[in-house]
Amino acid sequence: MVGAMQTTTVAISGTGVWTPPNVITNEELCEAFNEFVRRDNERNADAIAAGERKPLAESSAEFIEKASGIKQRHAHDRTGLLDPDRMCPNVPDRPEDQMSVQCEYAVNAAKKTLADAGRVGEEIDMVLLAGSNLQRPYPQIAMEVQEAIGARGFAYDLMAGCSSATFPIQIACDAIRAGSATKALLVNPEMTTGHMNWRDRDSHFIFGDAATAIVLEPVSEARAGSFEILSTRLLSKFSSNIRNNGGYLNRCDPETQNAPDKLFHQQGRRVFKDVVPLASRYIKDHLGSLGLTVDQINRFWLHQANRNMNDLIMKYLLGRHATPEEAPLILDTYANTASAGSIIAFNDHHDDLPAGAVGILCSFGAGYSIGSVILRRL
Ligand code: CO8
Repeated sequence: MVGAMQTTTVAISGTGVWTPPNVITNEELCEAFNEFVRRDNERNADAIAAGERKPLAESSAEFIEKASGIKQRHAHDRTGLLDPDRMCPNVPDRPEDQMSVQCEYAVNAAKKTLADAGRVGEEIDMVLLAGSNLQRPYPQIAMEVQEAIGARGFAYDLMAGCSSATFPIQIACDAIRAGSATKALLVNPEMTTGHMNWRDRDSHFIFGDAATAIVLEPVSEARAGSFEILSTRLLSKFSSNIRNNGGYLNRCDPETQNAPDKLFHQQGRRVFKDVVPLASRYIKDHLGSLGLTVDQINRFWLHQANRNMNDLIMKYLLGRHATPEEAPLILDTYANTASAGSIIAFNDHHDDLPAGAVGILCSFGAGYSIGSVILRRL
């Protein structure tokens, strides 16, 4: 007789965060930006005087903190980024027999995560590498990571903007439930300083570099204190309000190949207006699908794009301001680290939760893409 089929329940058994050692404060960033502005205006003084060109405006540290909650960011390189004549990180190309930069980011985070989960690379049989930017199309960076940590099985890259945090969680969770993988490593090597337009006053302060990783495995094998995944949910809805047209076809049109649209750009106000009702409704609906209400949730680990946006999402959800314990923010020290943000919030703010506590991890990003994962501490 065939017995009832057992469903494998899956847990997050380890997390880790790695950041490059360099830090850039808002003040340092604005000093370089404002020097660039002065030089540019000087260079174009005649055109500005003739009314043919508008002078560039300076940026300010006060504005940045008030508009975003960001005070500083980690950055791969300070020298190029803070050079008013360059305004771009210096990242020397590496020979093909050396580990690529994004692989190095991922491996740095993966080592911490494997140690946290009490696992070694050989126990992993699925590696998903996800991020808002990938440095090359092939060979896949996930496979380089797989090789570097000695993992078995299979590996691949995927991109879902800032929801590269949660999209791979659902994919890996489904794979473990279905039996096509037993232990998965998910990595988000977000070297975002490479996609920024450091000459754009509206957005030059938004991002920072970081890498995160998590391990997923069956609850039955996960260490004590792991987080059982109660449910996952994903949603996408096409929008060009956050966009980056950098890609392999760029060189085919030399006229536009270095135009600013080949870097991150956004309609910031429209994004703000779209995401607040969308994310709050989405979180409420997902919790409701398990019969949960917001007051039963001990922690909200939200994507970290903008403090005012997160505060408003929480106000829509709770009908009041959330406390820093309920919805931790990490923007002040890390800035927006794209898909790493919600995982950093989770990594840095879960130790105090008792067994049985329930939290929701939610990412929202370019695409638009939204994903959420409801978690219960074991
Ligand atoms: N320094 C000084 N002043 C400035 C600066 C500056 N650097 N930049 C703008 N100003 C001035 C402007 O000139 C303007 O002045 P005035 O009122 O006199 O005209 C004033 O400040 C206000 O300008 P803005 O309207 O451009 O500034 P905002 O208050 O809108 O703030 C933000 C800009 C912070 C970028 C804001 O628009 C924002 O955060 N938007 C949300 C989107 C976001 O966070 N994007 C981040 C990256 S994308 C991401 O991580 C995912 C987000 C969610 C996706 C949604 C999925 C469903």
